[in-house]
Formats: sequence, C-alpha cells, structure tokens
Amino acid sequence: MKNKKITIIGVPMDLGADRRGVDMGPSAIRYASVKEKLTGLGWDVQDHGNLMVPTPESYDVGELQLKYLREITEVSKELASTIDKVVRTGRFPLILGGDHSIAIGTIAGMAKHHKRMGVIWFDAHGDLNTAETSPSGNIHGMPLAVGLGLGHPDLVNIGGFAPKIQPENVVIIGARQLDEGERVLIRERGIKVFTMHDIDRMGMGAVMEESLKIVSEGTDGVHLSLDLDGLDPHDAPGVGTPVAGGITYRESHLAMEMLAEADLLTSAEFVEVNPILDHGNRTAKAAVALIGSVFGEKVL
Ligand code: HAR
Ligand code: MN
Ligand code: MN
Ligand code: MN
Repeated sequence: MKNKKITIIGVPMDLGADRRGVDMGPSAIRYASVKEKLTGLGWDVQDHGNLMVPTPESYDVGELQLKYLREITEVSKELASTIDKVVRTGRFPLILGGDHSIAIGTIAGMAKHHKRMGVIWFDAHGDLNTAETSPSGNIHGMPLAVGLGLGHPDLVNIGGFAPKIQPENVVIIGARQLDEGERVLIRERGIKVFTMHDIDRMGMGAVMEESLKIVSEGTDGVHLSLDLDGLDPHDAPGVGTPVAGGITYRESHLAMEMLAEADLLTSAEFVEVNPILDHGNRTAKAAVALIGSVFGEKVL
C-alpha cells in the first residue's frame, strides 16, 4: 500500500450483542501487539485510543427488536466522524471492535470519501437482518443491511445520506449461518455470497480472485470488515457466536495475503473478539496475525 500511515481506532462496543466481553476486544488486540506488528512492517502507526461506549447496565435496552438503538446510533455517529477526520489527514483507518454493529459507523465514515465503495464481509453470518427479520433484536446482526440502506432510519441515515453501499459491490465470505430474511434479501438484491460450501469446492484462492473482481470493478475504495467468527472456532474460539465448520487459519491468511497483493484496501476493521470466551488470547493473536498479512507481511 502506498499510504504507509495507519490510525488505530478502538471501539469497545458490546451493546449490539447479547454476551458481554466483546467490549474488551480492542484491549486484547492491543495486548497481542498490533502496533508492534505494524511498525515492524514499516507502517507509521498512530493509536487514537478508544471511543467512549456506554455500559449496557446503566441504560435501558429500549425496543427489543433494536436493542440499545439510541446508544449504538450515538457511537456510530462518533465513529463515522472520527474516521472522516482520520481519512482527511491522509491516514488509513484500522478499527478494532467491539461487536459488529460498529461497522455501521465505519461504513458511514468511509462512504463520505468513496462514492462507490467495495465491501468484503468476512463472517459466519450475513449481518443482513432488520428489526423485522432479526431473531434476536441484536444490532450486530444488522450492519450490512444498514449500509445497504435497509433498517431503522436513525441508523441508515447516519452522516445524512443513504444508502452508503450498493449490493453489486459487496461480497460475503465464509457464511454458514443465515436467517430466512437474510436469504430472501441476498436473492432479491443479488448479493454475492461465498458460503463455506463454495470455499470447500473452489478453494480460497479462487474465491478471493472472484471476490477481488467484484469489489474492485467500478469502485473507488474497498473496505474489509472481518468478523473473527468467520474463522473456524478452533482457530478463533473467543467470539460470542461461534459456528462450527469455518475458514481455516491458513485460508484466512491466504485471503489477507491476496488482499495485500491486490493493494485495494482503503479501510479495515476486525471485530467480535471476546477475550472472556477465549483461550490464551488466541483469537486476538489470530486477529493480529491477519492484520500482519493484510498489511504486507510475507514469508519471503
Ligand atoms: N443472525 C443472528 C442475529 O441476527 C446472529 C448474528 C450474529 N452474530 C454476529 N454477527 N456475530 O456476525 O441475531
Ligand atoms: Mn452486551
Ligand atoms: Mn458479523
Ligand atoms: Mn458473525
């Protein structure tokens, strides 16, 4: 990447998920030496620190199909404007979560700078629910829908415009647990999804070649949103909603290495690391290893 300046932004968000602990994700990833990793690769790294996120215990959950909507909206706005400022100073924003609801703010902030933004969504889930289709009411199951302009207006209209992204510029990789409403949306909007079945059959190399085409054609920027639960729970046990049969450690690295070679990324986020459920910080270490690969680490 030509831009050798990164700003890390931590978002200790756990209002979008049911299980506490994911708010400690940014801490665990820092403890796993993310800054040292990037500095060692020649990047100029600035750590902006964490955004302020309210503690769920001190707020009312609100509407049960959109839990903590008000608080998540406020943090998303704050994240979007922080990212906007970081991009204006010519730096690459690297966001550490936090549950996946933070992608609402990330996409809103980046979409200010990219009219046609490609999005690579690494995840066991589709995150394409709305209040109407969500089985849980948890907003971390909704951020990709929000980016596409679907969902509660308070979320959809952050930054004053919608939609932020178009379905033809989005690719989901690693899906193995979709809700019925998400399946309908995927078919209706023609969103490209590489399920685990596709990855098994095609291999990650071919999946990434196709994915890179989808997110690069006609776009002016690419965002990587990587949910650690996309990985197999053996390699990333510290996540709130593990699903068996995921992307292997090596497959995930190949994907990051191919992204680094393609040199397309304009922003990235790593989310859903839950140190309380982890074994020896393995998941945060996996996140840092993936960050290394996507920012140019090579064996030779
Ligand atoms: N689809 C389910 C829901 O909406 C589960 C979402 C799960 N969790 C995540 N997102 N970690 O990727 O509640
Ligand atoms: Mn919570
Ligand atoms: Mn997710
Ligand atoms: Mn997920």
